Amino acid sequence: MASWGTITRAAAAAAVLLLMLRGIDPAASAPVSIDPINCLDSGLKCCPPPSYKEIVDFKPDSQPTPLRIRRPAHTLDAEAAQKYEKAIALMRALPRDHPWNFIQQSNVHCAYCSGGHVQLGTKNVTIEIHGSWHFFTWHRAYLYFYERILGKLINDASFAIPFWNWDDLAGMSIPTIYRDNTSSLFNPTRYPTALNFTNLGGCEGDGTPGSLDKQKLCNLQVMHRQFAAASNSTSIFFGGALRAGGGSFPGGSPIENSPHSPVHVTTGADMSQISKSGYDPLFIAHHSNVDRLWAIWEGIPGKSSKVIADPDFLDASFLFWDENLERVRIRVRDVIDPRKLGYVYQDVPLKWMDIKTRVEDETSILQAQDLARPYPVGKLNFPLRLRSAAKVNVRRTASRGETLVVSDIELDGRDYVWFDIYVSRVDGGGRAQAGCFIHMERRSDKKIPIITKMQIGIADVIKQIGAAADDQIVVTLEPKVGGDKVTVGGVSII
Ligand SMILES: [Cu+2]
Repeated sequence: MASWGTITRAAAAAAVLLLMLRGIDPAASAPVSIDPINCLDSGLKCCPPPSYKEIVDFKPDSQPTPLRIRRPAHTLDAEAAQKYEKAIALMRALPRDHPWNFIQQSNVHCAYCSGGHVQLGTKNVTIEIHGSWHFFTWHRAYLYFYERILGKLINDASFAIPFWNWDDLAGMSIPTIYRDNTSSLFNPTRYPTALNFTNLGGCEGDGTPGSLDKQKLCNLQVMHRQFAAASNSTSIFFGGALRAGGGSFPGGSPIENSPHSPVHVTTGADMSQISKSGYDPLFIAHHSNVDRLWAIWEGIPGKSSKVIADPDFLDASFLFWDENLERVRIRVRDVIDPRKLGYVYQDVPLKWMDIKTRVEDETSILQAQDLARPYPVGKLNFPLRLRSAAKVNVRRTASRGETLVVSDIELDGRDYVWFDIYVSRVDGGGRAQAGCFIHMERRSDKKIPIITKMQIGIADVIKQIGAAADDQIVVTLEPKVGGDKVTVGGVSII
């Protein structure tokens, strides 16, 4: 039998040859792949136990298997809930070093964040599956294997993980099945506020009946806004390109920033830390819903392709333990179609799809911030530390561009940072939120230097504020958490 080293070198040589045949300089451009052995601890202790088991390439099921139907967690019947609870209990009961053990499986996510798995062909460049075009794809692959392992543990080939339907009015709190403190689905670090309400981004309130209705409406508006910000462009939807050996965080999808991150940071202590979030079984249901949003987006009719054709995207690969205890290399091109992976999401009405973006009256906000118009174009001193709200007039290009770019966002990856982005007209009127930037806390024993950017589609908000024909708009960056820990290099519209 060939050793892992022979296989790895042969696979790497084949990948280089393939790139050369395509006319791509392999030194300049290659898809990300994972070193099967090297994983750096970085103080997180989430690297898997070393394994020299031969790696096999992913193959979809050769025999037809029952389609797994992922359903909203708050609608599971007693039988389905019991199955799920039992599967997680069995996962928790496995020996600590078993690849299917609950902590081992949780740590898979942690090891794919900054400071864990090393990229193949490098000594110490680690992979980070957040803040780039691999956010949706890696999590889809992770859930795929996780679901099959659970199904195997309870001997049910049709077992499907539930999704946390936080984008529906009935699903905007921690689902009942996760609340029993004797259940395998419980996690003791959740915040009491999350039992009433799941905040998708900036929808604070005291959770009383009157306020709760407003908060839920706000959530629907957040959903609409973030989907609109992401949906007009494939590259905006997925996020920035991460190629082999590339630095982390080239830019996260608007959907990753919100609703994904606010759900993490407002649910509980474990959920709010990237390295520990997998310790809460809610993580799986949360990311199942994020994955569902990708599937919904793909289903929206449109002229442009919904897949990035770049081979560095499609041929990127990740390693997982599967339900047969094989170590499998799965490529991004294998996870594009959920049906080919044997699962679908139950159809649920999307109330947020047609709701209107909220336009706020800006007069009172301006008075509160003691800011006067007109704002000089580009007069802000970039790079700018976001200690307080910053406003800048931004020119649109001759084609009246509709992509807003916040560039050179610089921070220490260990810090939790959140700022909101608003647009308004130069000559007054209301303002509308275009999006937000949220970076979740990471644990590391050393600084994680990050320079990233944010791209958001603003066609929808431009229309809402009545600025379709304007040559300039006002952009406001409003810090919410950790503004003094982040600098912004510039704001432009392309
Ligand atoms: Cu997440």
